[in-house]
Amino acid sequence: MSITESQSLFEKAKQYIPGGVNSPVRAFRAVGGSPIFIKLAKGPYIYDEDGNQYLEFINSWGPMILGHAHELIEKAVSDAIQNSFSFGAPTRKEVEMAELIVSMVPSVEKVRMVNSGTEATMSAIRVARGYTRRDKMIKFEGCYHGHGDSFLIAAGSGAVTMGVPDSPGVTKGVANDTLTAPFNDLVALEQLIDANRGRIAALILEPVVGNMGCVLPKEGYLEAIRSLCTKEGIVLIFDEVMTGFRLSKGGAQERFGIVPDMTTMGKIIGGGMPVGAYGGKREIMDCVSPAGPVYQAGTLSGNPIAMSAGLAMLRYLDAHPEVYMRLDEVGNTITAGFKTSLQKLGLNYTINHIGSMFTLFMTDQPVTDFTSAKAADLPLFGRYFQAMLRRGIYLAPSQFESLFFSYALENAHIQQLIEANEEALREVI
Ligand code: KE4
Repeated sequence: MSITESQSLFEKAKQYIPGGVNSPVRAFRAVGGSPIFIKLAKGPYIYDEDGNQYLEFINSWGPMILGHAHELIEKAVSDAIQNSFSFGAPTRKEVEMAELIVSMVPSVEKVRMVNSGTEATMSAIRVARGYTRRDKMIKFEGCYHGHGDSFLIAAGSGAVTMGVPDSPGVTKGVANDTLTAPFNDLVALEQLIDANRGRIAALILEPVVGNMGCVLPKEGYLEAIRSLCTKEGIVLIFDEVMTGFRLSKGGAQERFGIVPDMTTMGKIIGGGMPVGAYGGKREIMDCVSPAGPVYQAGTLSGNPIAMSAGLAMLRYLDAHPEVYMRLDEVGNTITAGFKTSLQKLGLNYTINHIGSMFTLFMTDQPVTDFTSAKAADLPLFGRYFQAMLRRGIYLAPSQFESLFFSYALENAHIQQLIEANEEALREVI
């Protein structure tokens, strides 16, 4: 499979763009080789600059839940651009979008549109701090909430000490206000809260983690976090940038029946256009400027083209519950097929999956947190990724990412994935 055009584009890109990409994971550093440059996509397929076709399972990291170039979304955007692109003034579509999100997401009584998931999480933390007048926040190791300084924090040395910067440029001052705990470890969380009682503004987590690979909350874990936050006056933020509108039309919070105080959203909410949002209880959201004193703003927030794409996407998902039934069925079928292949090959690798989120971990141990995820055989994953790519299957280029299934997948595509997986594993083990 020739990828010469992609390789020469990558060499040129590296002259002008740091690492040749506009987001690090795209550079294939974790899996080796040179990234493929995508020219176009349709349905479940993407096509690279050399005309190679791939069955893809990234969905642009989540947004393309209906598959690529869905005619409804395309029409909404082409209609919208007739009326110019951006006004920097309020529009009807922003009101319709807010009303729709409030109707779909259980925790959201008011919502503010922004332009990315990072903006959503950064803003939500600031609002929670402004609302509680407290400084500290809790995040979990292995959960990713975008590249805001408060989130680029590694675990501190002790179980109850503050975090340390996880990137140059993040100051110790910022790190001091971020506390970290292992995901799925309630004792560690209770110790952290005990040691910082009255000083914690917010706890933010991915209710189902996608960013260490797919990792599910243990039975009762989310419920325990909900009651801890209620008791301690901590604002519970579900970061549903990835799970929102994917695990159900009301996201993970609807699927698990837990109502956080705030929710951050992104990806699917924009239908592929740059959109993020944060929302929650009215009394919290009314702290946001100009209603309240917590400042947050954005030139392109609520952009009419992006709102048109997002409205078309969310209206479709809201009106077609069969999408989620089909995605559950697809996830179950793929998981069963992979498990049959693993058995045939005498392998006991771990698969974590829920709905249309899925990760095959190259380890025979359960994966319930970042430590167990990191025990996976990463070089083996890299060889597996390349073996699948050679078979026309485009997976997430990192063991620490979830795959996403789209509504565009038909049964023949599922069989193609299952067969390619078995062949690729046979080749690389
Ligand atoms: P963005 O700023 O990338 O729109 O969203 C940040 C973000 C926040 N919260 C969660 C749960 C997320 O998954 C993300 C972004 N996800 C990654 C995929 N692991 C985006 C891919 C990338 O960084 O290029």
